[in-house]
Amino acid sequence: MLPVADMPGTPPHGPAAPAATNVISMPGKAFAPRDLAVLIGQPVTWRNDDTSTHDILSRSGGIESGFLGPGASYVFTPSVGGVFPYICTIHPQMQGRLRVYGLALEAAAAPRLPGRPTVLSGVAPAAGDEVVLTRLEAGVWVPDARIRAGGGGRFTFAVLPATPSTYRAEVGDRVSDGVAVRVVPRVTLRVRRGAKVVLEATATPSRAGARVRLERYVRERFTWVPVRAGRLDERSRVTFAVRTTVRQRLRVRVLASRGYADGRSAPVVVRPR
Ligand SMILES: [Cu+2]
Repeated sequence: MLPVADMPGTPPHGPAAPAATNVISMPGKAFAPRDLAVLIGQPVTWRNDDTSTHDILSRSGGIESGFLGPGASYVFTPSVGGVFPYICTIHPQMQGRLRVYGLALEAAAAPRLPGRPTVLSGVAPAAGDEVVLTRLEAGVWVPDARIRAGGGGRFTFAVLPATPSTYRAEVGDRVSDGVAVRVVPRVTLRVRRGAKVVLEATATPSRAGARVRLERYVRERFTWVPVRAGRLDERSRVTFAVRTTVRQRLRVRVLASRGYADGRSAPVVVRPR
């Protein structure tokens, strides 16, 4: 399972998608990479590039190389999915992890900015496989797009969800884990100047109930600091009345929750009357 899928609220960066050639080197008393994701049926090669003898043992994964002298290698082809930690029994501090999937899908780590697509990439068992991208809608996986896998089984989809969405890839009866795509809400800020300055922020799509902060820019520290807290009402709006004796740069931040990333308004300058 992609670790991201079962931890809502964490950034949707998955593991690196499985490489077309899966080689784990031992340049010294370490495995490189330490963590590798592969597909069922893809051979994995451990290669001893060190001057010492090493071995690879994973009781849970049935991986057992025996001693590998300098320059020797060992090939293992996983037949079941799972996460398999392994060690060198000669140097138990040498630890690695092999993750085996039926089908892999991952999203860019950064949340989607308004109007910008997120690229979902993955690896199917073979080039030419038809990959169906499905999206979770009210508890049901609904087909969203189809594509043929390219060389090495690699494929990519560009998605542009308006609200936080979870996707998965399907090839025949193989199904990837779900990948969550976060969305950054658009936050607009209107200023009404009177006896007090009233700032009215609106978040789209609606973030009704979300926590917000009014933030002030502190030049000496080159940073924004929270000066007031609030919540968006049922119309996804919040107002802050501000009385100021100095010129200030203010903005409103809508805090991340429910699959949304933080959203920030453009800054406004407020002056004393
Ligand atoms: Cu070793």
